[in-house]
Amino acid sequence: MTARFTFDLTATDGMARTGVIHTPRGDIRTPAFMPVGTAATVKAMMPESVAATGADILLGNTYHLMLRPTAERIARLGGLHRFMNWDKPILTDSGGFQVMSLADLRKLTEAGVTFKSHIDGSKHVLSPERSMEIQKLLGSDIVMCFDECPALPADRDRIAESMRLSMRWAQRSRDAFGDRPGHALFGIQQGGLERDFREESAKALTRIGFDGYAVGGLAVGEGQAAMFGCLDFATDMLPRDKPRYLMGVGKPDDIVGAVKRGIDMMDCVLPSRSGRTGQGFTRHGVVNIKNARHADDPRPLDEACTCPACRNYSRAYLHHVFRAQEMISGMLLTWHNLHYFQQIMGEMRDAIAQNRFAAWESGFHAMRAEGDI
Ligand code: PRF
Ligand code: ZN
Repeated sequence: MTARFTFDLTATDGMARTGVIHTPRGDIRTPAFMPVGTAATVKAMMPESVAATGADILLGNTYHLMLRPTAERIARLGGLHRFMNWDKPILTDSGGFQVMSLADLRKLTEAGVTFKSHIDGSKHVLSPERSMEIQKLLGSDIVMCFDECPALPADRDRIAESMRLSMRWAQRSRDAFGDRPGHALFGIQQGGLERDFREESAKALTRIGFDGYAVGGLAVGEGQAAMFGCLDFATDMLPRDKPRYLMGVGKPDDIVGAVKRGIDMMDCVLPSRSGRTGQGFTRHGVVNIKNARHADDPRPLDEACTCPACRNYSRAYLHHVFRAQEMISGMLLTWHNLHYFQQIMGEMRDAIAQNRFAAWESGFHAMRAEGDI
């Protein structure tokens, strides 16, 4: 076990990279997909099952956990890893983004944000200092800076003002985080789709100095083409010797496009959330299991998949339990989806290591059908 947090870049192929993040709680193979465990659980999954899909790290949320069951309670119970029975690394988001999308009656000032809980209407405050304190109480391995992010489209003045506030908050996050060997603090680049603001943000963050750098403020309504256009310049502005994390992305083709543009880590609720609404991601595209076409189909969701849902159950069974609203429906589809996302990550890591990422990417796109399959 190493006591330090380090990143080894082992191979590159074009802009795509593969490597390993070493942490005291274990290695994270990159490019890495992080399942979302918002409320101290990846919904519908036992932690050992999440690990069995190939996940090296989970994402947790400051916003949800501070409201319920509170960071102080989790700390008293031995920290988030022990609380949720996950001993591998955990990255926690800092809360600002979730306040802006989920909380009621938000008020944003230089100091931070005050808001009302979406659960019970109680009043709370988050600031860079309080977010660092909460993430420390949780025992997070990778702590995210406290930031703010406007929904797109937004005008340039609003984007600049918000980005500069996030950069002042990044400095305050750095100061409050202090020196915690074995734990990492990541900065978050903002600046919308504007090249000059992304550059200004990247410079501000690298001047402060972080263990990793996230690209924030994307996948907020701009569409895939615009997001890729921004990643084409934004990723390369961040230090090459540190992990780069694209926050809240995405669909399989978003993930592949992000890796192609130099991203090392991603997280998204998509595989778990859509598993609970009856959608299965496969190499051929999305299967809507509620569709009546599957009612008599003895084949698995994906013939080539080795997950328990595909090895042991038919589309007909998955269709039935979805229609009957049985809990195993969400469990099996979530397991399959997380397995599929991790499968893609593993294939990309191998392709990059063997310098055949472009060929792998062509194969990935060629296999995908339009619409329901
Ligand atoms: N900042 C933080 N969390 C985030 C984002 C961000 O910009 C996004 C944007 N896609 C998702 N999650 N702190
Ligand atoms: Zn499967």
